[in-house]
Amino acid sequence: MAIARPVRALGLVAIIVWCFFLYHMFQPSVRPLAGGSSTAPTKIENMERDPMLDPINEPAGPLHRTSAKYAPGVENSARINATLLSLVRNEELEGMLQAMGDLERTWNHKFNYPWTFFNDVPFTEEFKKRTSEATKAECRYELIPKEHWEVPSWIDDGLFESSAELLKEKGVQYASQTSYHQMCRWNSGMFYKHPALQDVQFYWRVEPKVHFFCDVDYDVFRFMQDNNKTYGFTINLYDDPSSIETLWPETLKFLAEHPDYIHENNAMPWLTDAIRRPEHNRKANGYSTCHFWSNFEIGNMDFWRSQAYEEYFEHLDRAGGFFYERWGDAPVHSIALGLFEDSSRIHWFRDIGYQHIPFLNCPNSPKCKGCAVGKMYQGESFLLKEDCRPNWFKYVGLN
Ligand SMILES: Nc1nc2c(ncn2[C@@H]2O[C@H](COP(=O)(O)OP(=O)(O)OP(=O)(O)O)[C@@H](O)[C@H]2O)c(=O)[nH]1
Ligand SMILES: *[C@@H]1O[C@H](CO)[C@@H](O)[C@H](O)[C@H]1NC(C)=O
Ligand SMILES: *[C@@H]1O[C@H](CO)[C@@H](O)[C@H](O)[C@H]1NC(C)=O
Ligand SMILES: [Mg+2]
Repeated sequence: MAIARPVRALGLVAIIVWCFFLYHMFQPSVRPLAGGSSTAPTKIENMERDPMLDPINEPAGPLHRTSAKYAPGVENSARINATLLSLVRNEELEGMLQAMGDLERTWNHKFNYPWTFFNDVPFTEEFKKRTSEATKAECRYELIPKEHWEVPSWIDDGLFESSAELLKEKGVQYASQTSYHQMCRWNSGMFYKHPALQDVQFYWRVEPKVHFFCDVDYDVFRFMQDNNKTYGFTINLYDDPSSIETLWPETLKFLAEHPDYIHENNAMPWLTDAIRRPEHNRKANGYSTCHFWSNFEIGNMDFWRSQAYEEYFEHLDRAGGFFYERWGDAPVHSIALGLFEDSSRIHWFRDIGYQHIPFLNCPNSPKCKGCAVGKMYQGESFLLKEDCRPNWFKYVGLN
């Protein structure tokens, strides 16, 4: 039976297209795991598949394991200049014990880094007793100096109240809770100025009630130091634009005065993306609202103590948005990192299983227990659109 030439050609094309399709469906996904800054970051244009679903190992390069040199109180210990850090209220003791229990079980019982607790009122004896019983490591209890916590003198009470009313109408959470604004400001620009941290370089922030799911078997602080990392995150989200309407405009004013502070390898496209959620960008006046969720952060305080950040914080603080709006420490930290730091120094700790309700980082690894692999939210599926990792992977990559 003869087949007309055009039909044969069409058939051939169909076969080629089919093979191409099959190849794409079943090609081995080769993606290097998070490595040192020497490897070029792998970018993901469209996050059709969450990289959390790929088997996750420890980061590449030499890692420091537990040893007798990490025993509590040992002389010349292998620990570096670092602390676990928690701002917490006495009433949150049970939640703190739960979070501590998770982090001690999965990581800190191997390394015994000290805990430093901060509070705007003195810690109770019960708080001190029970938290210090939850670890073999040293515990420090610090009172926040009044001048770090009080609402600054240039904030107008009347304007603060009327602004809070407006924010409440727009559905901004915690808008009329003064202590929430104070907490955001302290976490943005004050914590690293506390006298108790003057000799400390790295910190890991821990909030009450958070969960840790995976055994982490290397010294995370040494990893930060050895790989020249400034900041580590687990969760990357969009913010409520109504809480930060003038944060980006204020940032642009600051940049106009200090264009030299912008790092050449910055994360500006992540900060300004208007493709994925144009309405967020519009309401936030040019800011994507993408930020690292700062209830988890592992950071080098030298960055917050740098001239660029100090002047940036000072500018924001004077502008009043910590009170007249509800600027969070998460967008403030994230904007500063995205502008003033080399983005290859910002690390996604994909191997640290973590949850602060309602979001998670749940790695695909036998070291993890108690979370659903690759699922970044708990509850309603609309939460998925709050995930800003696709933009981070697209513009910056997997560092
Ligand atoms: N000592 C003290 N700690 C506070 C105060 N306000 C907040 N914190 C702590 O600051 C951290 C953040 O506060 P949260 O109320 O958890 O804020 P959030 O994470 O945005 O809100 P949630 O989603 O409700 O957890 C927690 O570790 C709190 O314990 C305060 O007034 N005093
Ligand atoms: C720890 O780090 C801080 C801040 O970088 C520094 O001032 C201090 O000298 C360091 N201390 C030690 C013991 O290395
Ligand atoms: C970290 O920085 C130091 C000093 O700039 C450099 O010598 C070292 O090679 C860097 N290490 C990595 C892993 O990039
Ligand atoms: Mg919280």
